[in-house]
This record gives sequence, C-alpha cells and structure tokens, in this order.
Amino acid sequence: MKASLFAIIGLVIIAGCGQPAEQTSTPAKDTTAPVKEQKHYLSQPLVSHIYTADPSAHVFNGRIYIYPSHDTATGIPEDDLGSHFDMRDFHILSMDSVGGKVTDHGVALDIRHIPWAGRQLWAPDAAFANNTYFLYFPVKDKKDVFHIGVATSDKPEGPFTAEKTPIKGSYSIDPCVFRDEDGSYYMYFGGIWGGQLQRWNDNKYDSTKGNRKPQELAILPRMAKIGADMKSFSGPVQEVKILDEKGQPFHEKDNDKRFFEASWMFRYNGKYYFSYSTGDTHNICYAIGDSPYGPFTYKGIILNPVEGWTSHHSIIEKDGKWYLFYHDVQLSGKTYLRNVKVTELHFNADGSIRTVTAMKD
Ligand code: FUB
Repeated sequence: MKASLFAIIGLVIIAGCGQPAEQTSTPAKDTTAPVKEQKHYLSQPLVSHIYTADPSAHVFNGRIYIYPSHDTATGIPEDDLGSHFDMRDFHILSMDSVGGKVTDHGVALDIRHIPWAGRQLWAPDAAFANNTYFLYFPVKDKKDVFHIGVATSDKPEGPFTAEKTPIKGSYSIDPCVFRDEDGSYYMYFGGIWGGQLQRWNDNKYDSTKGNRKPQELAILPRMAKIGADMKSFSGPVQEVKILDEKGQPFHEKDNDKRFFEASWMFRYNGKYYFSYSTGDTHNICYAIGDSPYGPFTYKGIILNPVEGWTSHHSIIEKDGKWYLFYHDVQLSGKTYLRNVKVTELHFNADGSIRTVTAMKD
C-alpha cells in the first residue's frame, strides 16, 4: 500500500516537472510505466510523457535544444543486434536553461517521410550552418543496412525535410557533428554489433564480417570532414585513432575502454575531447587530442554505467557551465524505453573530467 502511494506521488511529481508546453503526442503505452523511488538518482527525467534516449544537445539562439531518439514499444523481441530499438520518429526538446521548463516540439521527422528508410531510426545529431538547421540521423535502408541521412529545416525544432538519399559514403550509426573554431564541420560516427561497423572495412561493406575476437585490435570509430553544403562529405571517411597512455591501440578484450558507439566531440581549453560508449561494459569514456582528426589518448570515464544496457551522452557549455546529457531507464525499467537526463559536468585544473555516477547509492 505504502509502495504504491509512493509510486503515485512519484508519478505526479515527474509529470509536473516535465510538463511540455507543446506536447503533441501522448501514446498511452508510453505513460503507464511504474516510477521507481526517486532518491537513488542523481537527476530526474527531463520529460516523462514519452520515452527519449541518446540526447544530442546544442545551444541555438541562446536556447538548449535536445535531439533525442524517441523510444517506443513496438513488440519487437530483444536481441544482440538491438532490433527492439525500433524507433519511428523524432521529437525535439528545448529549454531556456538547465532546470527550466522543457518543451516537446512534437514530431520533427517521421520515418515514413524518409524516402530511403527501412526501419530503426536511431540516435540523431544536429547542426546550424548556411542559415539552415540540419538533422543527421542513422536509419536502416530497405536492404537492412545502416546509413546516415540528413534533413533540413529553417527552425531548430523542425519540422525537417529529409534528403532523398543517405549521405554518400556514410554508414553505421550515431552521427556526431562538430563545428571547429575555424568554421569547419566534421562528422564522427559508427557503432559495433547492431550498429554494423564490424561489416565495414576500408569503407567497403561485407555482411559476413562478424565482431572482432578478444585478441584482435578493436574496431575504431570513423570521421569525415563535411562539405560546404552540409549534406556530403568533402574528405575521405577515416578511422579515429584512440590510443592508451603508452600510445598503444586497444584490443577487443579491452572492452572497458575500447570504442563501441555513441561518439561525441567538443573543445575545451584548445584540446579536442572525443567521448564514446564502451557498449557491453557500459562506460562513457573520453580521449584527448590536438586535432579533430586525432589521434586521441584515452583519459578515463566520464559516466559510470547507468541503469539499462545502453549508455549515450552529449556535452555542451552554456553560460560558463558544462553539462552532461545522458539517459537511463528510470521510468520504465526496460532497456529499450529510456529517458533523457542532464547533470553538471566538472573539469579538474589539468583538463581531466570528474567522473559522474548517475545512481546516488
Ligand atoms: O538508440 C539506439 C542505439 O542505442 C543508439 O544508436 C546507441 O547509441 C544506443 O544508445
């Protein structure tokens, strides 16, 4: 009796905090999940009327925009390829500042309006250039191969119009688009296992290629310079080198440090910080370099494992403070029904990052 009373009170508190001004979609099955006791969590979900994951945050026009995946339960059984992540549209969230009211701007892009898409609309990112907002997204094509597409809008929250074909030369998942200080844009991308990166060697696809064995070198993320039109690559797709503190590459057995998915890039004190998820060991790690092309030297863990199998993040600066956006499964307890969160991120004097633990106990 006491437990259910707490659950109801918790649900009311969460619904009140995350109430969006422009809420447009409230699927009944997305809202009925039990809410766990609040005290163990460092942060609360930014919204609770839909499930959201993979938050890529940006500051546009002084406002924080979050480009997340929109998780839904479509009944696809769970497997190691992530088939249960069967997402079909994007909702963009925004807020004036961290702690402020969060607005859900409704459907920004639907998979039915992406001409080349088959299934599974995964983690997006966004950029602003040429007076246009660009939404970058991975989705499987009609042959079940992941590529990265782009869509445009004159507003940061969309709606977005998708290009008719994927970005030429793109593949796998989890695009992160980074603007360097000289105005150049770069895309970092890739994810192993369900993200299919293991099938791409020398930028050629081979559906028979499996995951690396423990003693083999770890698969590396990819990057490319983005062209002036923001819809193409202007340079070759190349590997992003991540090295240990002795300058050595990681092997697959180093799976608490090697790249799995969820690239992010930012600059801090003139250095380039490349961060990523280690997937099956659930860390968000970072590595530092002197150029957007790398190489990057592994430095440690930004975010310890969260509740749920996946971990994904983004990092931004707003008004002199740094923030880590991430997700866990507090609302649902189900690995494919996630909720985005944010917490402040702190740097030490030497440029290292203070590790965040999302569960308080
Ligand atoms: O949301 C689907 C996939 O799960 C993302 O692309 C990965 O980064 C992981 O979060």
